[in-house]
Amino acid sequence: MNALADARLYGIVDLGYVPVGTASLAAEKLLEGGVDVLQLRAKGAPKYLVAGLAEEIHALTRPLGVPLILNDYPELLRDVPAEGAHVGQDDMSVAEARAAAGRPVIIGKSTHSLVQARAAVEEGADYIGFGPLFATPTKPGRPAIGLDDIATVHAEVSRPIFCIGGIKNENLTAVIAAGAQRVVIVSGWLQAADVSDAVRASRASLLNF
Ligand code: 3NM
Repeated sequence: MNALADARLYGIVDLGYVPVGTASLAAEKLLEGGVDVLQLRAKGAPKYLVAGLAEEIHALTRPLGVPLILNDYPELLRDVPAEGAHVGQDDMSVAEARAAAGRPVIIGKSTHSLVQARAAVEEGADYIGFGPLFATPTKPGRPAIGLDDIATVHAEVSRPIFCIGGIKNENLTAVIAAGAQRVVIVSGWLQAADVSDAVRASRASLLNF
């Protein structure tokens, strides 16, 4: 859990942006840039594919001590050596995810309001996502929650909070100024001309604020 508490940058290998064949390469670049947590997000993909990619990517994360989190599919943690799973508001509960995993793992939960953030902690989530701060094509149709509740959620929630949704290096300073300590950036990193440099620039913003 220390890895989670110390984490600032959470990267996602999202098959919405990364072709299956280059998923490991994307993971390598995010890790080289210095992400502290890495998620494999393969919405709707068959389990065998997720399991295979997770094995490949875990070979990269494990030597660095970077937790690998599967988006959904906690049951795959019985066979795949990843460190955790992430569930959404419409997915199974944290307890159900833990039971599905069948071993001690990290379970994170997406939250989209202060009420949901408090509830996720009550439910036993090890960390929460909080957003989307800005509207984002990575999660279409979900309204932006803005920056106003970031300070409050940090005052009220005693688990690591990863702000997410439409964050780019261009708006990161405003997000940090609003109180964010940890961020998830998906398209802003994966679509950068140099993925590793984009991650490094984010870390510099977070550390130099
Ligand atoms: N979850 P980008 S927003 C995967 O608010 C995801 O729960 C969100 O991608 C939430 O950095 C989001 O490209 C998309 O906006 C994040």
